[in-house]
Amino acid sequence: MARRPMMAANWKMNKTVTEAQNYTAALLPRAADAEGVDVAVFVPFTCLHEVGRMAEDSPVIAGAQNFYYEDSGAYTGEVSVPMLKDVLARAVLVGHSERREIFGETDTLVARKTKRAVEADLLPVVCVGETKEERDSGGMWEKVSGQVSRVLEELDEVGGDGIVFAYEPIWAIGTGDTATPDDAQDAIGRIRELLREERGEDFADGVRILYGGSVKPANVAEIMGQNDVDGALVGGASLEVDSFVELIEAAR
Ligand code: G2H
Repeated sequence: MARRPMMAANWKMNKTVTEAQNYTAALLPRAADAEGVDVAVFVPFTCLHEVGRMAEDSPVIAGAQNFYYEDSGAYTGEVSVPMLKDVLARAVLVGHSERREIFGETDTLVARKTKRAVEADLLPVVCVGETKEERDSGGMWEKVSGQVSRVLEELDEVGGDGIVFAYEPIWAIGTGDTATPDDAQDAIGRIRELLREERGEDFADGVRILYGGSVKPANVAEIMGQNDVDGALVGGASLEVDSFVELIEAAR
């Protein structure tokens, strides 16, 4: 089955509203030509309403970087799915390694959040990946398969187009150390195999699995050339529109 590639920008904790407006205004006309690729931008909460509004009638998907799975209540500092949909978010990152490592998000929390996003038809991009120590000690697959399995355990009905995974080895994030294309294919191929064992052929063939970790114009073609890699989640190299558009072009 041919999966539609996705190129996703993760701005992390960067950009004011004015900077977001300028970026989005420059991106929209250029992304409109990117036939055959889903383009997503995961922006800080403070910019989301503006980016969502500007992108509303375009193919660009505005997304959030986080949320909490309850809809409302005494959860100081949190933002819910209805709130994200209200400001026109269509997708959300779940369990980015910075959420897991810096803010202590557990596999169970990530799984519950994924379930809530799926129920609400907000496309979750679920991030998984291992640390350098885990990789060096041969524990990469135990970590990654555990993260993926915990998410699947929580999900009842979801089609292959209702969820995206992103494999982001923590040792390759923002370090300039990219996984080799073979490393990316190896991990992502194994994730797809696990999806097949757990949920069958159609699901595994339909789910998009992105690679993330120091993706840039110089290495994107090789990474995208791997069989099971359906796109990239990009931090640093997505912050400038020109560089992000180069990445989108490479995904076509
Ligand atoms: C991994 C990635 C985006 P960068 O965190 O999610 O960031 O491309 O800067 O390594």
